[in-house]
Amino acid sequence: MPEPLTAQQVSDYETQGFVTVPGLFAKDEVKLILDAALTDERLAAAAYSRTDRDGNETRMSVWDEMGDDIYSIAMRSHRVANAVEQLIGEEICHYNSKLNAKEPKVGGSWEWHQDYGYAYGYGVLAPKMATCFISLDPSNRENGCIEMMAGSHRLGRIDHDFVGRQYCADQARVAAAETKLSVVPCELDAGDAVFFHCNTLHRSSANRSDRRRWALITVFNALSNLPYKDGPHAGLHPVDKVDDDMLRASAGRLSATEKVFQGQAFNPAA
Ligand SMILES: O=C(O)CCC(=O)C(=O)O
Repeated sequence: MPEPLTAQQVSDYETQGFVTVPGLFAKDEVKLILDAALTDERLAAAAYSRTDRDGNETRMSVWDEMGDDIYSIAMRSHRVANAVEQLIGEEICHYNSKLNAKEPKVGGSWEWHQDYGYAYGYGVLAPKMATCFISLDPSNRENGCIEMMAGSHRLGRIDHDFVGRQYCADQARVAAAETKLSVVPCELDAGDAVFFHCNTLHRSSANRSDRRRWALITVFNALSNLPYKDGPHAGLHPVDKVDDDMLRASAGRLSATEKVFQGQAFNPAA
């Protein structure tokens, strides 16, 4: 298996709980993804709003099955899937993917959380998961770039609960962690990626700017670690890897009719 990440990048991930990979996707590739996403009626129809504590709303479309659409092709590419296998250290499968659309002025914030805080509630036994976050627009603090708490993956799973309509990590514990660990705003160019461990605390601010902040995000799981119970994201969703150059060959491939979207916000009682 070709290994896209250097030993240093893997080591950074292990120490910090995340690693940023500038230019994982070229600008013309990002444009193809955006061109598709901006015209994809099924993606738009599947979107639901996620409201933050101030009433700002981010539109999210979430799906479990990888397909031949350009978003899946991006995440099935060797540069992503092999990198995730390097980080998880095992054969992987797909957990879920989403397109998070933070529109200018109205896009909402995410409180501190761990992706495993959600997956745990849905029956994933072990924190053998990693997320690939691809910025489709330049993102910075003004338009709500993603922020990581470096080293927080070493804290283990933190209890999560609802604060308003957001499911987030125990706030007293997060506040204590913040006194010991540094918060890194990941200011990204379009096409840059952040890979992060499922126990890494992350957040993002609302989009106060007049610039869009869209991101394509996939959570991968170890194949040996499928949820033990039925519910959202359960079942086996394989990652059929493709060559990196398939992305340009997939221009204009939108979501297929049979693609099933989640259609609702996280609900641990599901
Ligand atoms: O889009 C963002 O800024 C954060 C998204 C996130 O953390 C999530 O969807 O779990």
